[in-house]
Amino acid sequence: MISLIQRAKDYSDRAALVCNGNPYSYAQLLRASVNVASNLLRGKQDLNEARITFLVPPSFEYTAVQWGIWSAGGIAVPLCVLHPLPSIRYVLEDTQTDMVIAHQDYFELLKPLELALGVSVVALESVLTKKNTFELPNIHFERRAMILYTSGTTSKPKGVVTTHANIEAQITTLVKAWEWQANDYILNILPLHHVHGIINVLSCALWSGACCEFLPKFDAEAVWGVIKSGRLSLFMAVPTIYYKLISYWEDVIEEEQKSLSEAASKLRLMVSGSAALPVPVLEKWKKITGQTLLERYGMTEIGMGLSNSYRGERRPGHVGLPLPGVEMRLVDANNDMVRTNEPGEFQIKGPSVFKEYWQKPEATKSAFTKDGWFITGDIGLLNDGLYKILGRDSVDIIKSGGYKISALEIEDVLRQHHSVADCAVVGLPDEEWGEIVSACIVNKDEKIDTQAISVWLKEQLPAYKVPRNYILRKELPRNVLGKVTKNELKKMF
Ligand code: MLC
Ligand code: AMP
Repeated sequence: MISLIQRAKDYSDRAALVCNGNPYSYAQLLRASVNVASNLLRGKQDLNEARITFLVPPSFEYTAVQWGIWSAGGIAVPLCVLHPLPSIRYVLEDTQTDMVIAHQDYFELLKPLELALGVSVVALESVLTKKNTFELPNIHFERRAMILYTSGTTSKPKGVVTTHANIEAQITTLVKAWEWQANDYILNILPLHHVHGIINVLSCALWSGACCEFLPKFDAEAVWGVIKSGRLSLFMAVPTIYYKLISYWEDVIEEEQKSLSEAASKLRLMVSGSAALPVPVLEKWKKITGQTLLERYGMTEIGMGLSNSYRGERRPGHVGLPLPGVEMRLVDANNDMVRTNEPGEFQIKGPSVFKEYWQKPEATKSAFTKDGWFITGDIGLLNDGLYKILGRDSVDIIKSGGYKISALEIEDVLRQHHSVADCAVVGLPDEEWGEIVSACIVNKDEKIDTQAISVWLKEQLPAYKVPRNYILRKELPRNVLGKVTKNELKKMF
């Protein structure tokens, strides 16, 4: 096995990253990560899987910090720049990190946590300071490399731990299937605390000697601007982003539409994933760009599992077949394989499957069958030779804008509000967002102000978890056992 970082030595002067219009070579990235590693080690030999959290926007510096942590033997835990303090604090506490690296824009926000949590908050510039005393060591492949937080059927997000070997498997399967080349050029507009941006975009590019350009955040006009420049060969995004790019295209004058369409038609591959791609979005994108989006299916715990074909059929509404190295089966409630055309639950095995949930042995155990298959919670079927996703097993998991959201987490926070006696949260179908987070509230007082509740919630939870629709009821619909009937509730909106 050879690591992402070792491979970079061969690409030396090639452009690895472009940030704010500035190119950075692989050699510059390696030098910066050596500086980060030696500053983290401060004379020690190895960080021995210490969790190093970092709050740095997608950038050259983000990547140097990630590689520096890996080179020093630490576990990289990226934090999300859009998250409010309680969500960040939760990750710091859960990982028991003793160091958080902070970009200058977030330093003052995090500094008070030094006293409260006993972590040291270190300025990004200080870990990038030049040091010359360090040779990049060989990475131990079975060691833990990264923790990414994902929402599940429990209220609080769980830390998904992947080893270096898992990450390598997650990268190489995509490099092979989608034929990544050193002359590829991709744009990243996704957040870098999730697998889609980190693995599929950034790490696949750097593994291949290709170039990844960053925009600080998604903006339809800016993305179209980069597409129009003609420098992209690849683009990957969640369905909501394609929806927004289509809306932008529809609003410009005909001449501009023609030039955007022509530019987009030249990319060699455009991929959609992280949520179901609505067939009308796929068809519209094809109509305006000539590109048939390649839809694939993945999960934080497994990297990517299923993909439509790069060279063969890309069937609308389907997610294709297992990627190289991925074993997949569809089973019923007894873990027996279902027949073709019958719905079942996807279970996955292979080298890309994560090691554990961070310090949650019980949750880890129950995520696998006795014979080692990872239980995804996604339901699908094999239809005429290709897999199709039908939905989730749990109504409490919502996908909005490509983010996975736990209804239970939002309910737990909502119940702490003084106007809320009880509540239930569901996802309502929506073509733009996939699902829209929506809450039914049993109010304590008549003067309840749902707008004020949203403002209050935004201080506790990331904005994408805040409900966009509210209804007020005297009681929640329940079955004879007292359980809230969420499918009934959805009809009440
Ligand atoms: C934002 N808004 C929403 C919303 N999020 N409305 C409804 N539902 C949501 N989820 C509203 C805001 O309130 C605001 O409204 C307006 O939209 C713009 O907000 P924004 O924050 O500027 O949004 P934008 O930047 O446009 O974000 C959209 C997005 C983002 C699609 C770029 O959601 C995103 O980056 N999603 C990607 C997530 C991701 O990477 N998932 C991968 C997970 S890994 P107003 O009224 O104030 O204007 C995984 C595995 C796999 O899933 O298979 O890949
Ligand atoms: P996350 O936990 O954020 O990694 O999200 C993983 C989940 O996203 C999966 O379990 C699926 O429910 C969903 N998902 C990813 N890709 C697709 C897709 N192409 N179609 C439908 N759902 C998807």
